[in-house]
Amino acid sequence: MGVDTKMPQRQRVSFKKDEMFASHFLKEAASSSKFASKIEPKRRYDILYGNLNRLPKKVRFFVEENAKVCQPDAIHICDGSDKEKELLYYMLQRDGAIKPLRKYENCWLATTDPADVARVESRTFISTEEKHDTVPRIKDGVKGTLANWMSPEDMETALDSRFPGCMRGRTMYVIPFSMGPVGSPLSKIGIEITDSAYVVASMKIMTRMGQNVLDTLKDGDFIKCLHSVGQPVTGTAPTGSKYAWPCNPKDVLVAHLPERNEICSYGSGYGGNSLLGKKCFALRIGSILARREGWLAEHMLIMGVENPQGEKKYFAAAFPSACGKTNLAMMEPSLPGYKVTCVGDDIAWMRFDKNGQLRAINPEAGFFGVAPGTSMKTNPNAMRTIQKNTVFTNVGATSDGGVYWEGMDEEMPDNVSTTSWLGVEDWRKETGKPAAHPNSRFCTPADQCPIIDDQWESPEGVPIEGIIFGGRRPEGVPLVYESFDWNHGVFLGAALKSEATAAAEHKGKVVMHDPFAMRPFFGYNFGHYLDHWLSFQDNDKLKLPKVFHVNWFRKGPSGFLWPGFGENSRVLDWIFRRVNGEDCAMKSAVGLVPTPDSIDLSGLKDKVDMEELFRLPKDFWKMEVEELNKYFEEQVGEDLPAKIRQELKKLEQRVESDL
Ligand code: OXD
Ligand code: MN
Repeated sequence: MGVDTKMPQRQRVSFKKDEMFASHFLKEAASSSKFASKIEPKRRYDILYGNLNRLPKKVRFFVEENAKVCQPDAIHICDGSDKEKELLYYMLQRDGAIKPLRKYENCWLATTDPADVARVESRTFISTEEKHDTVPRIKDGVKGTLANWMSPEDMETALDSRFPGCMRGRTMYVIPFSMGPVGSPLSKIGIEITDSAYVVASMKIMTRMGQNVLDTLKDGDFIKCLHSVGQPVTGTAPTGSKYAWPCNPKDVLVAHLPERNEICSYGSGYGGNSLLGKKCFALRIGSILARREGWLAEHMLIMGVENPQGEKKYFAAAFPSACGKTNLAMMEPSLPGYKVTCVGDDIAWMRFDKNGQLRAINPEAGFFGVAPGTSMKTNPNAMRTIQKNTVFTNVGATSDGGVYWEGMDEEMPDNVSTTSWLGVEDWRKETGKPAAHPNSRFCTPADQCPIIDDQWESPEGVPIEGIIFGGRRPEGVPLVYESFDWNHGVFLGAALKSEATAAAEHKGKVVMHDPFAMRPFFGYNFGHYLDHWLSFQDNDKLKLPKVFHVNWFRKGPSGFLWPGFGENSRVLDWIFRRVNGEDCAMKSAVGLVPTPDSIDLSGLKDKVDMEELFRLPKDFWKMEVEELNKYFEEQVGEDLPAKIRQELKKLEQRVESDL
């Protein structure tokens, strides 16, 4: 494998920097295993950076307890400063973990062990005393797909066989971080302990991190996040990876212990497995906190839409993977006079305020977007965002210091060659292997997005007036429809499906269930989750947003029926007008669909077959009802709320009588 696994020579980095960080390196050297035997250990670890004594008591206790177990050589308490950032990038570069991308400003490329490239759903568990708190009660012999449960006893054994001594020879970083603007009543604080400097650098982009978080926390409670790449440098037989990317793929475990407000992740340095603020905290633990406290933690983008009259509304939208969620969040509308602004591209924390208005914050501070397929055509605003201060992972590198991935849609000059993410130099398309891993990512600060919303950090959140569900549905599902009411809207979320590449080989593409686009991210029993959503209906003080379903991906004999991308603004325009109460919808078997000509098609280059886009084939919908029934029975069983069962029955009756 062409990946450079040797430590680059120290001399390669400027002497001045060595001087600048001299005191840090002296301590690092003293604490490294090479020197350990020569020094009289006053304590078992050195504090490389920060001051343990200044930590809030509960944080200090958490750090010391875990230092005892994980046995790092040194501790670094992150303050979030620019100096610290520089030190981290310098060390990562020195250790061969990242390379600078000279074509851009302060951009870096990391390549991973090829065995550590994505979230590992099969090794992701939620551990509660009662299994039923985590997963629905379903028939014996049926493999549940809505969360993995592990008993506290088994979890204890699994953790005990991994974490003791796991940080030997490494530095333990302590990351205080806030999900959401620091100090916002909608925000929550976590402390992540990790032995990966790459994780620290990424958390600095993806969250608000540093001393100000500790100042806000004081002696309050926090979510305890423990992460190790699972590859100690000393003390045990060599484990894990031979790459400059430490990991331990065979022992990966991503554990959630909601009753202890804890997340423990082991063995992977990648994305959602290691940046614990994101999927683990903001969605899995977040959804549990949300239910407990009466709010919603959802896998949704948040966007602002301004119409030509200057009126603005915010929408939250849930889409399963590979449906262009980040593209929609940063869309350039084709409809004249419309403006879209981005609040977030992945996660929404939403709460009804005292006036009954639903308000949302984006708990994240950056975008961790899938690179392949991102181009000036599909997402110009993302392309503009990633020109500086961005960490790319597992993309191809060009000889002029740039990045490359499939679907980037850029002509490469003849004298520029590409090295693939696997280190294959002079990579060629003809090999049939991609230059970038399909799940390669950019990690970039949200405030660099040219269309970031001016309220994106508003502590009280932005008002949400519509919720949009969407999936990749090649057949039968219309471009857009609106739910009849809140309960029907919750049913639309529960019934969400999308075409995905089947995990098993040779199966091709199949339409899979992904309720609320949350299938991999539910923190608790999906039946109880539905009860929680339905419960808002009982409070007549709440202004429940309208709920919509969209499908940009319906196909006809010659491909997609709808042009998508910026043209989706035509659908947003209809949604906007519906929220304003315009009479431009009519009843159908599946929901309220646009009246003829109410979707603005003016100026659309190619003719669209609107009739086909909205056709509701009876056979298709009969099968859809049958299949949904089977899914709910098998996967949610007796935990399916009666109201959702009724919605399915009503759909069945409408399909029978109206189609
Ligand atoms: C993501 C995902 O990485 O949804 O955002 O998988
Ligand atoms: Mn996501």
